[in-house]
Amino acid sequence: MSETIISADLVAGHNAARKADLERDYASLGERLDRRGIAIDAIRDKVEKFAVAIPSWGVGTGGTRFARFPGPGEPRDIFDKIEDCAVISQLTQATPTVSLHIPWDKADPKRLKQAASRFGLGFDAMNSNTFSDTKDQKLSYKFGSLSHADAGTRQQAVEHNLECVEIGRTLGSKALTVWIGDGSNFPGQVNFAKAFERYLDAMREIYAGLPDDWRLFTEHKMYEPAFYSTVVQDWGTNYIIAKELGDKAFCLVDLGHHAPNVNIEMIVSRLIQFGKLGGFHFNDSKYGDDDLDAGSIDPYRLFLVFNELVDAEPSGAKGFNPAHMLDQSHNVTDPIESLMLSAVEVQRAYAQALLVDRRALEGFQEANDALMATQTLKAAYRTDVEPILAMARLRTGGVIDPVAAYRQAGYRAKVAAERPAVAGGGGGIV
Ligand SMILES: [Mn+2]
Repeated sequence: MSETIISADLVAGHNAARKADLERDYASLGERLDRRGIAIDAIRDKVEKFAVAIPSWGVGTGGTRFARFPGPGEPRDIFDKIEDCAVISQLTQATPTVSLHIPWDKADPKRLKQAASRFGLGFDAMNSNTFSDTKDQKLSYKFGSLSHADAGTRQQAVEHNLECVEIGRTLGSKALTVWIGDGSNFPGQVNFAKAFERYLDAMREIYAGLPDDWRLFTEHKMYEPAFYSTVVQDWGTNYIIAKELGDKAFCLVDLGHHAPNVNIEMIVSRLIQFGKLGGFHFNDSKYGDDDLDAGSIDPYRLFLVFNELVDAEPSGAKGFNPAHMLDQSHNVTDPIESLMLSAVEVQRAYAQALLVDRRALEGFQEANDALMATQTLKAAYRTDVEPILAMARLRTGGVIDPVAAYRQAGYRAKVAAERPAVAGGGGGIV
């Protein structure tokens, strides 16, 4: 039996005060879904099994390139981060794994494993970092890493990625996610073809060092830190990479890494169709890579992404096993609260997508009935599935209202007293 941080008494009291109302809401929704031929318990069972990973860097306060305003009780190291992740997992029962970023989270792997399993947590994909320099690093990544003009710098970046795989093996991780900031700020600064060829060669070395049961996720992003050209800038380039590398290579879609108004759900469909969808970094955005909380700006888009995922489930599409992870930067909220609500938003989009009448939708598509086809999606999206999500949490040991229980527990004040304040003023997203 794993340890819990929020007391069992508090959880029991919180749920007891809300259980009767929830049961009534659940029964009422169940009756309405029944009229549509949907069994509410079957949806709830699927929601209970749904999981999304927490990024270790998400539990610290983020920032912009202008400033960072730290919050109270920020985690000081990876062991504090694991405790914060344990709180999120305990209250939501939706986030059983943590995704590490090396070297930020570097520590003795055996200790890391112990710290996580104490709370019943596992490890999701490992993330390498060749977009910033560390203190005692030999060669700088200022002008790139895996695509750098200098062979020594590329080799250093390759070795770092292989080290991430090595650490991940001890932790029980099964995937490596590679995102690089390589690119250029001026026309002419970089030869596009040569840079991409160097990148592919470096990635082939990393791929060769991957254990048989691992997957390699490459993540595209249109711009930033490079503002003129980026080596892995879009899903097309990402698909080429996955095809060039082999069967263990897949594309990772970060919702914030596209131009505004790009049809992301259609990208998702294309990658599924050709067996190369690796997974997601969920977040939301209004203008660029804003890293806002999942579902906070455009929840309909999140639903439409899940509509594609649910649509692909029964078809048994080749290699279809997408990894779900949050990737957000919390500048003005308590990161634990944001991550709990974001995990719930991702679950909500999944539950709503499960309600789509797919037979009816197909019929309207065949008949070119655009209006009824889109209304079929809207009918699912308009359904308030909160009782399903809350019931799933209650049944699996979580709480009916995660933010209310978290505030009631006073966790932030408690850790603020234990963890000395981190000096503010430094820029940069962490
Ligand atoms: Mn990301």
